[in-house]
Amino acid sequence: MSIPAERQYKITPQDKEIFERDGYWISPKLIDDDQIERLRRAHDRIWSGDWDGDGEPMNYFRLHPNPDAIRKFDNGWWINDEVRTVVTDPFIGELAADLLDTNEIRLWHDQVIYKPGVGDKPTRDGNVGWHQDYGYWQSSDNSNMVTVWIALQDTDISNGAMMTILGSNHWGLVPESDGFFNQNMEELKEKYAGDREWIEEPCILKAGQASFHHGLTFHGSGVNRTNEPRLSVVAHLMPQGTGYRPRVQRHENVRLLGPRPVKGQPFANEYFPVLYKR
Ligand SMILES: O=C(O)CCC(=O)C(=O)O
Repeated sequence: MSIPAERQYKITPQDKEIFERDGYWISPKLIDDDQIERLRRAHDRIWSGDWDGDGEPMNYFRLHPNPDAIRKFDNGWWINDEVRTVVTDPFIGELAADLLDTNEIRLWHDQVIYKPGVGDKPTRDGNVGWHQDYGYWQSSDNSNMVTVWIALQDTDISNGAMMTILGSNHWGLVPESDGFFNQNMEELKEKYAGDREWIEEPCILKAGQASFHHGLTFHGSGVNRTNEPRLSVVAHLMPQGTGYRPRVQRHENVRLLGPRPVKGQPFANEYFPVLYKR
């Protein structure tokens, strides 16, 4: 069987330049319409508690009582086969390896994200506050990580597209940059921008396209003003040799290294599958 053209894409020097300069890169369409449809069904199954396999999710799960709140499920790959296929996809791994300049890519964790459509209801409940992913991942000893955000429908500002702050990957780790759950975007902007130029760029994606953003790139998203939910699957990926950095910050992944992790211990066991190896 021949490989579809969309799965033969290779990172160009220009893509890499854009990723390094701006802190993010928009891919061509990576998954086909059938896979998009299967992943949309996976969303329904996950939110209704219909798991694949005999295991349990990583975290206790119950739907938020507020229907306008964003839904977020970590490590969907543990309990859903479609999510596992996409977040461990070697093709996506190769693109990430080329952008990060590494010989191996592993999954740090995934997220299945559902942003409800609230029309013109006066709410900001669907906002995702400005944050740096590495602001949450400081127990990893390498900030050179990448997030792949895969759109399961056409996504733009009207349905709450993710926005990145241009070039913020060059700001280093900003203190207290873990603003995901603060819905006051203006307050966060004040707090993080300082004297720096704050340019918000929407990641406008067709269904099946993905944005790849660096672990230090500030990003967030606004309310979904349509009447349909915004669905995505997100793979957070790490380069070869990423290891444990102790006593800085708590992260769920640390306990997946076992009861007595040691400094520098690589996140390299079955909880962190390899997507791609050169
Ligand atoms: O889905 C969103 O709007 C934000 C997701 C996010 O913060 C991420 O993928 O790192």
